[in-house]
Amino acid sequence: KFYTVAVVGATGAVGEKMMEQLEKRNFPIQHIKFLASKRSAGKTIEFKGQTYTIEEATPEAFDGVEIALFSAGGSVSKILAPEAAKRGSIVIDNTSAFRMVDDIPLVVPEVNPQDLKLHSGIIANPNCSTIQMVCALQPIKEAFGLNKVIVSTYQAVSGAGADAINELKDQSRTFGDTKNAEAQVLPVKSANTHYPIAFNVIPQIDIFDDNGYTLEEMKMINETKKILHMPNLSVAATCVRLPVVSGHSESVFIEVDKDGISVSDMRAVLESAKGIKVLDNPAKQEYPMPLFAEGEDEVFVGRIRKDLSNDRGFHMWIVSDNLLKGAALNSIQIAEAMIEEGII
Ligand code: A2P
Ligand code: 11C
Repeated sequence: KFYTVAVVGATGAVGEKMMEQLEKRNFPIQHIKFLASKRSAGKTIEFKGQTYTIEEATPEAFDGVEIALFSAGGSVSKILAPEAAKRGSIVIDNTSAFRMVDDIPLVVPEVNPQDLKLHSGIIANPNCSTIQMVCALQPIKEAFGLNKVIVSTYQAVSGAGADAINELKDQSRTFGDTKNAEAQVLPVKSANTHYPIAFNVIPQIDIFDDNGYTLEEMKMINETKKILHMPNLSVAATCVRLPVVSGHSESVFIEVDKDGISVSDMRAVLESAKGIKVLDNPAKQEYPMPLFAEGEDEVFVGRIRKDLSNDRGFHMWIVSDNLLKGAALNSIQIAEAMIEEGII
């Protein structure tokens, strides 16, 4: 069967990758439409060698759409995803709008595909930094049990959208006077204060919650527990933005349940996990890096080592392309899994 598909936010950083992935993976498309804001309506966009006119995303635009891939921001999803679902579309939503809603599945197909069946029209795609981490945590949980996770992230600017990529590129040309460079997007577009990201590191992604954590940190904490079905898992996160275009990196400490697990046990479990590539050879200086993960589908894991004072503690370094496995690819894999399971 071939499907009528809509890409919502087609002109954005993730939307562009969704189009790329639909083409690359030869997704079974009968008709496709590209939706964005009123500002883009009427402009054209190329897909599989054909030219399409971008339409404004309105409730009526979803008439006849079977699969709607949303990545146009949470406020757009909040209004339009229920409208699309009402019209019979299966919505795969790449925003934070519905992720923590109880009966909405939050899915990474390698981790919790069983949750897809529980959908009632909307499936949420997790936050990029969460996805790559749970891909590694799930096989570890299955093999050795999991007690605790402490993660620090090193996140790329493309997570904040196309404007943030442009901001980094523009500021990079001001080398020498970057402190005074114009900054309008990062750390958070809607905030009053902005800081240059070029030649800098910003320990803020999204706005602050009352508890001192940022919303990005709270997403990692809450989404991880929901996806792994471990409401009592101990998770802490510190999320940091770096001057990297694409590819989020994460330093992750975990504590497993079982005693006596070796680094080679841990490596073996990760090596056999779906979607993961272990790149871990200190003797050859081999470890994952965002520059080389960009454009790749896998979640790369390296620097696997044992904590020196905790027999059940391990440290590792996890890198993946935040626009691919962290966003566009995972959304399309959700659709593929639903087709395979006969849910769509
Ligand atoms: P547009 O280009 O018309 O503004 P990014 O995450 O890279 O910033 O991209 C955001 C995406 O969301 C763009 O495709 C943008 O379209 C789209 N978008 C923003 N606001 C709306 C809206 N009100 N309705 C539909 N799409 C929107
Ligand atoms: C970032 N993780 O890197 C964020 C972007 O909830 O889908 C993803 C926002 C989201 O800035």
